[in-house]
Order: sequence, then C-alpha cells, then structure tokens
Amino acid sequence: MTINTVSSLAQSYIQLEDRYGAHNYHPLPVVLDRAEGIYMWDVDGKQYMDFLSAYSAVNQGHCHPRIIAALQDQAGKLTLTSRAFYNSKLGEYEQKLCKLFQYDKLLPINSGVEAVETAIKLARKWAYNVKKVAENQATILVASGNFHGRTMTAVSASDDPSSYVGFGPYLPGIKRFKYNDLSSVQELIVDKNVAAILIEPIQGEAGVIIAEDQFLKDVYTLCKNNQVLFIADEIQTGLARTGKMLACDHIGIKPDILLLGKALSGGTFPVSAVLANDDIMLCVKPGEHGSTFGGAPLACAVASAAIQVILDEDLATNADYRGKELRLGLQEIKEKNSIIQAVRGKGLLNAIEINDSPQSETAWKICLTMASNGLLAKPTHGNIIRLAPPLCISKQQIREALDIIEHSINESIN
Ligand code: IF1
Repeated sequence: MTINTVSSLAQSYIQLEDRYGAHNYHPLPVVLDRAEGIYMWDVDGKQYMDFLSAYSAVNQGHCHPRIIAALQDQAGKLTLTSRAFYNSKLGEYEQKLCKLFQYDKLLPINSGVEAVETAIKLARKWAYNVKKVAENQATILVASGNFHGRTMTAVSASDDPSSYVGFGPYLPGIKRFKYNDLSSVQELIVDKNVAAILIEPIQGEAGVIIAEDQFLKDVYTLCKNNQVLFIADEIQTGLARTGKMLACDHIGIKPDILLLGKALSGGTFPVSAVLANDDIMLCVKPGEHGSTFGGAPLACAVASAAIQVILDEDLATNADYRGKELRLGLQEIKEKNSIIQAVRGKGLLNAIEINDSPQSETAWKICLTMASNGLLAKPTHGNIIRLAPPLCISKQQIREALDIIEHSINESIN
C-alpha cells in the first residue's frame, strides 16, 4: 500500500490535506471515515482493526455509545460557561475523580500537555511556598527518552532532536536523569532547588520502555526523603491501558501529582486533569491559572461517562488478560521470525522492535502491509511498532490480529 496505490477517492482526501494542511505529520496512506469499538473503516469501506487507539485516547473503543450519549445529551443543554461562573456538572465530576483516585482536588484542563504545564507550574509554586526554594531557582527533573507533549516546556524537557531542534531558546530549570538508572537520579535529587520529578511509568513514544519496578519505587522513596514531588504522567499509561487503572498501581505508589488525559474523554475531544492534595493544589490561588474550556460542562459530562465505562466494563482486567495473550502470540511469531528483535509491554500498551536500523524502512513497510491486511499501527522511533488496541478487544480479535501481524511480517520481508 502506498499513496499511489490507494483509491482515487482516498487520494482526493490526501491531496486536500497535503495542499491545505500543515505538514507536521507523516500519516499512513489511509483515509478513515467511520469507527466503532476496535474497528475503523476508510472512505472506500475497507475495515481495519485499530492497533494505535489514537495513541491511547480511545481505550473504551471508538464512539462508545454511553460516551456519545453523554456528549449528545449535554451538548444540547449547556456546553461551556467559562470558570467565571459555577456550573451544574463540574463539582460532581471533580468529586467523582477525587474519590476514585483518592486526592483532595482536581484541576480540569484540556490537552495532555496542558496538564503537564499545569503540574510544572504547581510544583514550582509549591517549591517556593512550601519547600522555600529561592525565587526562580526551582528545577524539574525529567527522564531521558521522555515525551510529555509539544509545547515549549515539553520540548525543553525532551532529548529527542525531532521534538526540540529548531525551537530554541528552551525553558531553563529542567535537568535530565537516565531512565531506569537510580544513581543518575540520586546525583540530581539532592539539590535543594529540585521541586519535582516528572516521569512516565512506561515511556510510550520512546518505544514502550518500561520502568523497572524497583527503579520507580526507589525514585518515589528518594522523592519522599528529599522533599521532592513525584509527578506521574499517566496521560498515555493511565485509565486501564496497562492492565490497572493506573500504571503506578502495579507497584503501589501514589503520585503527589497525577496527570490524566487522552482516554479521559473516550476520544471525543481534549479533556485532561491534574489531581493533587490540598498542600500542593492550594498553592495556586484564584486567577493564577486556568483556561477557557477547562472544566466545561460538556467535558465533565463526557469524562464522567468515559470513566464510568472503564469501571463498569472492567477494561483494566480485559487489558491485562488480552495483553498477556497478545505478547504470548507475538513471542511465538518472534521465535519464527528473526526480524522481530524484542516484544515488550504491559496490559495493552505493547511494542515489537524490528531487527533493523531505526533509519530503515522495514517497520514502515510492515505497517503498510498490515494496513493492507486490515490492521492499523504505526512505527515510533523508526524500528519500533507500537501495538495498542482499544481495551474492549476480545480474545478472538487478539487471535485475528496475531494472524494479520504474522502474515504481514512474512509478506513484508519475503
Ligand atoms: C503527537 C507521541 C504518544 C503523551 C504523554 C503527554 C502527552 C502525550 C505520555 C501530551 C501525547 C501523543 C501526542 C501526539 C502523538 C502521541 C504520542 F508519539 F507523540 F509521543 F502517544 F506517544 N504525555 N502523546 O504520550 O498530550 O497534548 O497530545 O494531548 O504529538 O504526535 P497531548
């Protein structure tokens, strides 16, 4: 499958995007038109299994009826008031999530990166007000290989040239430790100006790099012993994606600041949230932070339904079981194909590493062949293919997906 082999109808859509859209992505040549559950259909009616889940934003499955119903009901009643006034949806929504995740307060915002920005602002305020760090000296520690979004703060934290090159000057007050290397954290965290550590329990964009349990536990202990906040970026790993409600639940640590996004709205529109206890959250006073759409009644109604679907359908358990079946099947394919160098993941956040250079086209070709065979996934960092279907996927559908993956690998390399 290449742009030249897609239908003329699909090509017409691709040409429109190419002519009138910014070229900030390199999509697979697939033009999607409809989706439901784990399936998507393109403009020619071809069906695909979605193994990207919009980067974990449709954990509940595409167009989940309960989430869409909540969206439709609220959309006809009250969509946005701004926070200049109270509204009849925000308080109940905040209470629901605070009780579920056991925090005093929630700050509602929109995109994932806005939650990251909010957390950094909160941590700095806390550092000056509570830890008594000297003004404008607060530092944030981030991991090598991190991905926290595309704003200037987020790319200032990044060590991926494709994220930061050409966008300087960068935000000061950010230092980097080596992921899964406790000594590199120890060296930095003793500095009295450190406000917080910002970390993904599993690094999605880096290629589903899993933090060792002991590493995360020890980082958490270092934070407690050095009066440093532990900020968990669960925007991609949270909301049942890794087989528990939060990736941090696998090791029983409770972040000082929890970041949620993506599937918080079930893939309808950007809804994110920052959760923390009063000693941190109340460092930000009225008028010191906000956004036009943060806490909109429409967002609250949709996110409340999206969370309830995850709970009622026990998507975490399904993600756990289906993920184990998927990795077992991928290991079996790996035994028969030396082109697969590694299989890794937790729950339904998985990846296969292709035995070729990141600059090679092998992973891309495998994804094009999988698309031709009805399964959508995309490489990250060149030779890693992320495999992350909606969490409602069935045992039978995992089996069908493994068949497509195996046939596509064989087709691509022979
Ligand atoms: C793109 C990546 C994934 C995230 C984590 C914060 C954010 C993201 C752990 C920001 C967003 C998205 C962004 C999107 C593709 C996708 C992505 F490939 F970029 F890195 F998932 F791995 N923290 N990830 O994964 O959330 O502001 O986007 O709502 O920028 O291409 P956002």
